Amino acid sequence: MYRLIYFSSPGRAEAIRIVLDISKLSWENVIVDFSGYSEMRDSKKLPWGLLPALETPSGTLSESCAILRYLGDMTYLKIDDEWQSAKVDECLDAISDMSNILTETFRINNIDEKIAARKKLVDSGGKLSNCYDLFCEKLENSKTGWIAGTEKPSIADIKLFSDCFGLVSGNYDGIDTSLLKGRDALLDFHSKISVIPEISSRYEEMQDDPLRWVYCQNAFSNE
Ligand SMILES: N[C@@H](CCC(=O)N[C@@H](CS)C(=O)NCC(=O)O)C(=O)O
Repeated sequence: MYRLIYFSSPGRAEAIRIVLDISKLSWENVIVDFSGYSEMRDSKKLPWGLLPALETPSGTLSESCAILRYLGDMTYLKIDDEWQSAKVDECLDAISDMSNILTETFRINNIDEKIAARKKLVDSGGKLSNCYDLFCEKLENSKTGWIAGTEKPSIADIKLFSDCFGLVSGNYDGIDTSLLKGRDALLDFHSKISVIPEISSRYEEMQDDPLRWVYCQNAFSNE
């Protein structure tokens, strides 16, 4: 039995949840609040003191990208070619860097300042806007439509799906779906990946979920 421990939000765990579904492993989605997390951290149960963490028969694994690689290798998402696999890692790290840009705004307490800082990131020329442009460019240049140019989807595609669309759910003040406007390559990518059976069935009842509606098929059909 595998146990994924994280907060209730998609955050750094949602891509892992999708890969766990794809893996067909038997797993438990363990949701903790901040006090549950603090208890685990203080009792040294977390390898690096942070979540997500995956309890496995071999021990506890931390770091979201390491967990994705470990689980992805047990599924059809595994890429055997070494070069292609390195390009998948490259994409994973680049997508993580994109998500970390937003993390920098979490420490701003004043809501107006927080929104202003985020607006700057998503406005044309802003750091997040540039990342989204780059993702579109990569998708447009990919012969297969998968972000790392692999023949089949990889864990990098699952992370792109979870992080890029997770950002525009409305959960983050100052950021909304306008970040996708005109970025047709990303919208096409959404249509392509959201029909993967394990993804469509995971989200099929979540159209009204404030955080996860972005992962439903046709979520952006009006964009
Ligand atoms: N590089 C780590 C970052 C993990 C991380 O920052 N986790 C956050 C939640 S998204 C956390 O545990 N925060 C608790 C805290 O800092 O008190 C990963 O990708 O797993």
